[in-house]
Amino acid sequence: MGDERKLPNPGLTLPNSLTTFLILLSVTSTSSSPQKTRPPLPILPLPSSSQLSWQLSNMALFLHFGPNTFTDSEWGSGHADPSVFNLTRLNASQWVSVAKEAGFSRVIITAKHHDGFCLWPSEYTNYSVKSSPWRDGNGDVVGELAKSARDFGVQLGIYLSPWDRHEKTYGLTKEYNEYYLGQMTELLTWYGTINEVWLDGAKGEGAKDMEYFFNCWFGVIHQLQPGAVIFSDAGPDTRWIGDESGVAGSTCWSLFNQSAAKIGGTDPLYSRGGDPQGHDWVPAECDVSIRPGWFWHASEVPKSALTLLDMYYKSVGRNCLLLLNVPPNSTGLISNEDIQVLQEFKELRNSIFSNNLARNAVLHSSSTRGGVDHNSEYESSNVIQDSINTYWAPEEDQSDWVLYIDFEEPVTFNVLQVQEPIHMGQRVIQFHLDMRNEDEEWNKVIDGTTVGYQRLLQFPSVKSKHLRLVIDKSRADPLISYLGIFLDPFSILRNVSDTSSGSNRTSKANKSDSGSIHPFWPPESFAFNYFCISSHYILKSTIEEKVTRDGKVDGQI
Ligand code: FUL
Repeated sequence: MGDERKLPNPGLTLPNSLTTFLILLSVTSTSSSPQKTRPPLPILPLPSSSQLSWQLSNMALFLHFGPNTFTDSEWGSGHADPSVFNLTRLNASQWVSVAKEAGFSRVIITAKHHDGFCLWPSEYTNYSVKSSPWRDGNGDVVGELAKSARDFGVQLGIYLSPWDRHEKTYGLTKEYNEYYLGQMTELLTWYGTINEVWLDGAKGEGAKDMEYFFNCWFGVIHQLQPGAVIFSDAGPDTRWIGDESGVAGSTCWSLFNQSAAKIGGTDPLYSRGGDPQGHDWVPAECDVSIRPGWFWHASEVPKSALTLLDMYYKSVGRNCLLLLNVPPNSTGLISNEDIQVLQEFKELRNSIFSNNLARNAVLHSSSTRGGVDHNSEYESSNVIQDSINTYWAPEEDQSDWVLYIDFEEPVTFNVLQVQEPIHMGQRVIQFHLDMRNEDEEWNKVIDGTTVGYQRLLQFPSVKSKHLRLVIDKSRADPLISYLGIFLDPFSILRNVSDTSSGSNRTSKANKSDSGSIHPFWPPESFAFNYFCISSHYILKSTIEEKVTRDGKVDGQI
């Protein structure tokens, strides 16, 4: 009898040569399709899918509109006659197209502000558009906005103020909670998909005392619109950042303890920074107005595009969403000067962030999950792909976490962008960027704390061929989904608080009397950029403090 091996199937025997052939075949096929490297485990807490889509939208446009627009007030008394709400040209499509054009993918309307006037024909009160001369009392601002938002593919949010200075049941806890929930139910069932519900604990002095049944409201909102995020001082889905100037803490966690925050009485410092020990995922939203007031006033002018850019760095660039208020005027349209600033703001962002210098670099890392760098699922070059789903992951149990960025020619830059794949949890606690000088020594360019969805760090311009991003501290193995290296020729650095311990160059910067730093004013390339970078740039009208609004350059330049 020849040499026969038993195969697992009892009763079937094969000649020795065939067995050898099959073994060889199985070895070959194993090596040609290696097993996929297992993904790292996420670290809790994690965002819900609506929180993720909220965060990915980066910016939303707030629309404060109502009787206050016509009475030149901010906090209406609740007694303005509905006849003041009289306008001829309301055009919600203009609001939405302005938002979309300027790069905002969500609009949020004050369906009811503190004055209690409803921009939709609520069946629970007559203090609404129903009693106004606008469209003979048949108009519905929320309805028109919802339709335009759907037509333009823009998401919709509503602000329903709990504090109501008109409604007679306000102050009677049970009755008013019923009233509020009745109105909320109308808004969440009449207008299709609502992506965000915005409410706050604002109350003027002397407002009647009463209890809001927040948990009951939140339950109903999630029931009626499961995809909506709820904003308040304390979440549950997104939290107030703690100021109304569009500025987040330079350390900003999406981790938070909801139980430690109270709507209408939060500690702004806790909100600014979040909580590295927090059990809840409650990322922050930075609400700020393009004008001094929240409502439109004939006497006010919008902030400059450069100011908005600075806010962008300090909100979106600090792991938050920027909620920029652009109030429609008393004709029912967004004013031209606001539109111009929004356009300039968009062009500034495009001009800076469309050219990631790191795309021309060769990337490698201190280690890669799965053991190899290139061709691994978690390779370092993932960080220049525009997707949160691809990321660099280091091998487990490493003492160093470093991404190297090597250029063929030296590059000049002054902005670093870092992103984490937040669906895997927020991890990075501390990091820094180094550059290598001609003597092969590494010098720190900038350091920062927390990354989250997106971190932007500004610093005085530097030039180098070799960079490294070092993660100094992390809650778990750090994962990096994006790395950007940019040159911003427009911003004037007023303070570089992010360089708390870093840049050598910072110490060489000029300190102004106020202590703010203008490290590279004017930047070498400024004159060129200012006048020539783009024929459709109208920066002249918006460079704050340097140029007056009528286009005259004031003494400083
Ligand atoms: C605050 C309100 O009191 C302001 O009027 C404005 O609506 C702002 C966004 O929220 O709480």
